[in-house]
Amino acid sequence: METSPERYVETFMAQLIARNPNEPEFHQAVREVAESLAPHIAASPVLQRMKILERIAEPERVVIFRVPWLNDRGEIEVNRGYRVQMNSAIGPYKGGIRFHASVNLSILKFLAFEQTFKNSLTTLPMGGGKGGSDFNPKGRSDNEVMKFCQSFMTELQRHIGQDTDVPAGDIGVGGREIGYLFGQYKRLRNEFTGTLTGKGRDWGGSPLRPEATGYGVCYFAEEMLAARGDKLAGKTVCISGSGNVAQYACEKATQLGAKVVTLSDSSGFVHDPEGIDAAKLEYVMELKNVFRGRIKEYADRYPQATYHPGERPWNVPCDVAMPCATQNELDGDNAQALVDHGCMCVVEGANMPSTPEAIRIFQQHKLLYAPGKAANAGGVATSGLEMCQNSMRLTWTPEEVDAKLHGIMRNIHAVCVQYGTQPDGYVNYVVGANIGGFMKVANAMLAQGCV
Ligand code: NDP
Ligand code: 2IT
Repeated sequence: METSPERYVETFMAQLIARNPNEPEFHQAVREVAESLAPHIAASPVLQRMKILERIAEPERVVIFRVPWLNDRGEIEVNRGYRVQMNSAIGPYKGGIRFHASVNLSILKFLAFEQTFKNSLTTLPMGGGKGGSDFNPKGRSDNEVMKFCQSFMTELQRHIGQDTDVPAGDIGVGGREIGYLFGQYKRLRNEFTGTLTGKGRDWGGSPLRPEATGYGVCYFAEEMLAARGDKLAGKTVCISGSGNVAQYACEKATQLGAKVVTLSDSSGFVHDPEGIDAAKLEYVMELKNVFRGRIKEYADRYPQATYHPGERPWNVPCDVAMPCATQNELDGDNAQALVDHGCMCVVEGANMPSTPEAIRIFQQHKLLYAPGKAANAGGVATSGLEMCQNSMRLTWTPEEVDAKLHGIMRNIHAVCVQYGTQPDGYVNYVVGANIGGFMKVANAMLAQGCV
């Protein structure tokens, strides 16, 4: 490389931004990876000549489609559907579907880009993809959600398949939506295959897929803490979000002896200084998953808890923070507040929840900090295990799946340590995850030529 790694990153980013204007989340995700990889690419003429990073940052295919559907009043509504098929070098495109009013191309490209590295880290043969819609499920009846899912799948089905592209859940897409999507896929294609993951246990789903992301986050936290001779037991934990990832992170952290004191949604957070134990979590799961209520109601049910409207939980003193809601939900001020209150470990359940400024602060203060593409990979890893079980037409026991998930999280931690350990012994998990995730994809792309 004729220029320095820093100049390489700036030139690369200037071109990327010019080619992809108005996509700030995508720029943010790519910049972080480019910064981690620049020294590695600088030392490798073949990676430069074969334009590996340039190709990884260009989706193989993007599909954008109209999703018209009839609401309960008999009116036509029109949403926009997307599938970003980012990279298939090491396996079929794989990644979730997000239904949220904020969904746009920038967000789905950042998610698909991150997914490529995350899926590689799992060691399973999965490429990177992501999809979704600007459909807002909040306040919609079951019937409306079903109608929407059926229309969405009527178009999506022609672009996916068990050996092509395998979607799953993400924000706004859980067991209910996967059921409706799978039903329509099966009807249109007349085939029962593992084209979606996160299916119900009685119809092809893997044991522990609902639990896997949150459990994996806690297994990863245990590995990080163990490297410093510590463990989750006895720690106070702040969790954001109250959806799938937050719920099972709360469950496993509690099982491992920690005290979880916060949960949140986009309206505010609850603080329960006595801890959100198994019985209280059961209430939260019913509130969120059955009644689709708001986290505010927790403070009505448990009067020792306080509700903080319009706020995030990061000012509550804790040892471990687990952001499990959404991208850029933890900024520089939040990071400084966590550091000031003695937080020692941040493990991301969400994708890209910490801003670049927040990450700088965590790393400056030598916190244990794990990016989502490493720490939340347990979800997609268990999706990979679901694909495997579907192909074999067999179902493993929960114990077998848990053991495999645990092993995968341990291995991802080891890879991060291998590639991310700095001369002073500090583990930069961002660099470790980015290089570790990149290697297999890059080698596959080199082997497969200019495609
Ligand atoms: P859910 O839809 O189950 O829950 C999302 C939670 O985050 C809700 O509590 C929601 O609150 C909150 N949230 C959503 N948007 C915002 C926002 N703009 N500001 C504040 N809070 C918000 O989604 P998941 O739990 O599945 O996903 C959470 C995160 O984890 C996402 O970043 C996702 O990409 C990531 N992830 C998910 C995996 C999975 O297997 N499901 C795997 C790996 C990562 P509200 O109800 O108010 O919207
Ligand atoms: O971000 C993610 O890894 C997910 N939403 C899960 C993807 C999957 O295919 O299980």
